[in-house]
Amino acid sequence: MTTNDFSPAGDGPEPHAPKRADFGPDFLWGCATSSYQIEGAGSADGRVESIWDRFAATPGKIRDGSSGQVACDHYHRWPEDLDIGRDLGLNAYRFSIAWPRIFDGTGKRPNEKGLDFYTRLVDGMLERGLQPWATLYHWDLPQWLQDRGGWADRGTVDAFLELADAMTRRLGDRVKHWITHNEPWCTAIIGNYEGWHAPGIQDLGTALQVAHHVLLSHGKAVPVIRANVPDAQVGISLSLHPLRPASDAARDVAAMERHDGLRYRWFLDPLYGRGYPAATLAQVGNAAPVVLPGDLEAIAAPTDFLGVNYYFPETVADDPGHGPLGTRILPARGETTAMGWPVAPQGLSELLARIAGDYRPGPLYVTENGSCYDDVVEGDGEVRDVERRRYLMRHLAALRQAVDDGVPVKGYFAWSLLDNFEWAEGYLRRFGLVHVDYATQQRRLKDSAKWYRKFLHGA
Ligand code: IFM
Repeated sequence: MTTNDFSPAGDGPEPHAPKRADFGPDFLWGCATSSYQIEGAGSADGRVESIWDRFAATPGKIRDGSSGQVACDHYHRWPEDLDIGRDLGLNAYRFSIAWPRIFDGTGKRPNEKGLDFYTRLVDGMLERGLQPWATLYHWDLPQWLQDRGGWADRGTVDAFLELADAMTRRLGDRVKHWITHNEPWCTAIIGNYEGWHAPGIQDLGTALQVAHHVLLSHGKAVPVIRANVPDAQVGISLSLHPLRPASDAARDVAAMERHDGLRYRWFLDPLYGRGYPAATLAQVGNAAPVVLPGDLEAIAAPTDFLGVNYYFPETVADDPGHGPLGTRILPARGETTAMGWPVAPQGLSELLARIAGDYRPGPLYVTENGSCYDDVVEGDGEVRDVERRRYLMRHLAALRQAVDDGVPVKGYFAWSLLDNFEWAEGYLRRFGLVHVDYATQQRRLKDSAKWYRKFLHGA
């Protein structure tokens, strides 16, 4: 096996299939979604433009030229979608709030219709025995805030606190689990350095200032949420990868360390009170963010859990002149999903154990994990997504390993309940356990969903 070949155990036997009972009765089993990816209803009930509407309307940004304007029409079809979640046997559901639905285009006036939508949605979850897990920010920044500088502008932190306040006042009697941000790395680096996500900026200094303000808005939101919801459980979800050097050569090992500094420690160190990693600060030089007195203390506000989004490990090679730190992620070899991402279930247990050892963050939740394959609806209407089913089963086996090893992981949210708008890939990529026919909006349980249902029902 080369270091970027993560194929699970080659020709070896399938891992012993995990059972729900292995995880104990209190373990949370959910699916995750996000507002822009599923809701559609882009102009309904006072929703204002988001950076993703603007980005998708810019020719060449989305591979199939699509947008989230209609998506899965979840805004209107949510009762059916929550019924599916209940019937699968989920006991939790992770969703995100579309900021553009919550305030008008000045940010001053709350939009009652938007607030009412989430009230109905949450009531629908509770009626179906689904514990609501609300994410305040999953990338759909109102465009009017971007026009003022977006997350690179410190004023967006205050605007986010207004959102946190409005949502927790409205839903705090029913929603106890709050995730401030989903994947700040993507918000900052993909959106503002790599530029293939909205708002499409390509500047490292901007990206790192964005990352700082996102983390600051998280830390400052924690006391706002607690003030409105005294029994709240508050956390943040990070996308993280276990890392391997491309070879044993010192230069690749050093490259992996540099990548780790920006990819992992840049986010986790300040969240857990250690400030930004000194070596990485030195490496980014003038691109380092402006940090005001008190910011680091605010970012390190104690939280109740950490959300971990795991998809795949990364193999890092030294490549002077490439990227901000002279590092390159090698393309995967061996078994991959349709995204070209390595299939490496053992990376999940490894990553969770590392985080628990490095930071002792308290309870961990896998807030996303899933796979993309080119699904086909067969003549009999079935979607036999054998690979996704195996992916899910193997990752749950790795999760059980983490539990057995004493890692305090308390829940798992599969990404995603439904096929949806996969950002710059549009609708070309399917991650759902449930197939969506975008022409008719028909939902069909794939084999992976049926396997999850069996697992959740203890069969
Ligand atoms: O679809 C995304 C999601 O919005 C954030 N995490 C990764 C998923 C798959 O790319």
